[in-house]
Amino acid sequence: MPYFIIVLGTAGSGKTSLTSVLQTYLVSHQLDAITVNLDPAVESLPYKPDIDVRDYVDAREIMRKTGLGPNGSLIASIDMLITNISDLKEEIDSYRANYVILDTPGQMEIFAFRPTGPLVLESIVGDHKVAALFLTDITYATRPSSLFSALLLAASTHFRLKYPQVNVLTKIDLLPREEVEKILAMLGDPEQLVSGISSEHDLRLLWDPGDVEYIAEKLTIFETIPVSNTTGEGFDDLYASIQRIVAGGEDYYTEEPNPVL
Ligand SMILES: Nc1nc2c(ncn2[C@@H]2O[C@H](COP(=O)(O)OP(=O)(O)OP(=O)(O)O)[C@@H](O)[C@H]2O)c(=O)[nH]1
Ligand SMILES: [Mg+2]
Repeated sequence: MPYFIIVLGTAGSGKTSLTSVLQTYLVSHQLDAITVNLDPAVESLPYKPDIDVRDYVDAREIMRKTGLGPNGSLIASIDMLITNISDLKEEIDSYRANYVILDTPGQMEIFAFRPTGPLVLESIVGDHKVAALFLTDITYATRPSSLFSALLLAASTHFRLKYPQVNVLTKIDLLPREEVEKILAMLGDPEQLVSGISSEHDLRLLWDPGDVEYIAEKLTIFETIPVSNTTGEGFDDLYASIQRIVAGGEDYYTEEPNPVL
């Protein structure tokens, strides 16, 4: 019974890099991990996917044949994938791997929010255990308001896909350590996050600070792991977190449907 790890996040947040680094990490820990590229439009990958959605649908070919733009052809590709999803699933099953890492496309809204994206994931995953990783590029989350907005996006993905989810802050190698610590401190203390938001002088918020605080408390319940795909920092913590979700026993799902929330 494989465990599925779904790598989600905004464009350029490091999904593909993390997929590659995580596979190497798992394999180096004697775990059999395979990668699935679910991006029909990707041109080059830093890893060789064991299973490639481009063998099933070709976004470029669809673009050429239909005259659709890049987004339109990506939507059409994901829609078409539904028709041969059982073949893709069979190919995944044939590996009998411990872990299956799914690398999703950059335009996450197409994949996570349109009906067919979640349906593709649901069909692949079936009743296996899943950990969803929602990636945010930490360099875009340094302002308290942008951190809050990243948390909203992460939460909305969780509500759409409904998998146990860990939030991952990527590219921590690009910030001074103190700045990373400051961001983690805000995530550990919603009051700090809200006072940070309130002190941004160019802020014109329609929401009441009390409401922001209430929501910040809910949003910061998600576990957050800081990582660097470049240096490999944080992957021990990320693996431990994934383990807690997928191998945490039946109780994890039955008694606490979602302990990350
Ligand atoms: N410094 C640094 N760069 C990173 C890290 N992770 C990814 N990158 C770089 O960020 C860029 C985007 O990384 P990808 O892994 O392609 O991101 P992605 O989310 O798969 O991108 P899309 O699929 O296009 O949405 C690349 O230039 C990577 O080399 C990291 O942890 N640190
Ligand atoms: Mg990618």
